[in-house]
Amino acid sequence: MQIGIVGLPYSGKSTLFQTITKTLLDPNELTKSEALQAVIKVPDERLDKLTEMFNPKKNVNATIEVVDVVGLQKGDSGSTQFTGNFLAKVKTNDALVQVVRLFSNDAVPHPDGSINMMRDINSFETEFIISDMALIEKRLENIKKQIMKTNDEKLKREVPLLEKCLELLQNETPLREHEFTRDEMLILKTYQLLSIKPMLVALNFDETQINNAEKHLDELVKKKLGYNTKTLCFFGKIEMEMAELSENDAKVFMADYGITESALDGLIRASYDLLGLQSFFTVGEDECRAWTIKKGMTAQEAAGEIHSDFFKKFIRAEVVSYDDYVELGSFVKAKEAGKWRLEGKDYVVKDGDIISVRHS
Ligand SMILES: Nc1nc2c(ncn2[C@@H]2O[C@H](COP(=O)(O)OP(=O)(O)OP(=O)(O)O)[C@@H](O)[C@H]2O)c(=O)[nH]1
Ligand SMILES: [Mg+2]
Repeated sequence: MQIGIVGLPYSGKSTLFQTITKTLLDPNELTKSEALQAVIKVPDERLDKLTEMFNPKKNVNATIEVVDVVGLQKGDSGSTQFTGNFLAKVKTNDALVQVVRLFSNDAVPHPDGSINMMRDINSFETEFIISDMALIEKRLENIKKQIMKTNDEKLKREVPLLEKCLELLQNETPLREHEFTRDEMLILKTYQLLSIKPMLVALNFDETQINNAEKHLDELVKKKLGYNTKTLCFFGKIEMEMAELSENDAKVFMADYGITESALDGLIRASYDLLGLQSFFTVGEDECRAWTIKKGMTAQEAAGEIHSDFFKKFIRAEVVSYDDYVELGSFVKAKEAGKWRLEGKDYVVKDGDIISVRHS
């Protein structure tokens, strides 16, 4: 899974990137126009507990790839425009985190001269919508030409879908807010549209704003929160200051400020929620590992995440829930208590299942 961090200039994108990847970058590196990319480990207390119980040679967390997407420029009209580099990076992301600036800092003035949450969110959204409209209009034009020539039935079916998208966009509705069918999504995926990507709006506050965070969040939820959109508050500068502290000291430091969740934990919680993700585990003396899958995936599909051969050669999955395992302490005890199950290929995996795949 790849998440792109986007937002207006000086909103705190690189600050968020450094906070969640626990890196401190040279300021020169930050001003380069290329995107920064890193893989972050998804912290998971359940995996930590299983590791403690199995004492394996290694443990492997689930991972998420994050990209700090640089490349917004002020257009001639004063509006914000996406550069080619930005579009190229963003179109492959599974979800976007839009950083919105709520901190004041006279040393780095806001590009529009003042702090205004809704204005910033809307101006960004407008760019997404304009970009998608241009792409769809062009595609429609091409498709119609091709249909005249070839009378292709498959292409004919795309026309009403694209026209529906265009209508939504003309009404200023980002495509992510519309519930498309699975088939429609499959077609739309190939276009690499922007406004269709699930969006996490991340509000970046400073220390003077901690008590205001809830208020802004409420306003945002009332005005904006549609389907496929989630919100997050974080405190970029404060977290950067704690970058060199131990995890425990950092927690105490944050608690003093009244901050209950780190940007990393919040981002992961919100993205799992946004993308409908969950975890399952594989355990053993060699390795304990957390895997990320979409909610609703079957045992066979989950097995395929471990190894494509496991999908093809799937026979059964041995399943114990994390809670049962930790309570009972071993597979033998779980079996005795009737909590160890053999499930077939259509079993829908639950969050926290410990799975062992039987395959041919
Ligand atoms: N006071 C304060 N300053 C912040 C905060 N977050 C970021 N900054 C500062 O704002 C400036 C811009 O932050 P960046 O994280 O580089 O912002 P960016 O969105 O990556 O900026 P560009 O990549 O240039 O578009 C830096 O000087 C940060 O130190 C904050 O919460 N409070
Ligand atoms: Mg940056």
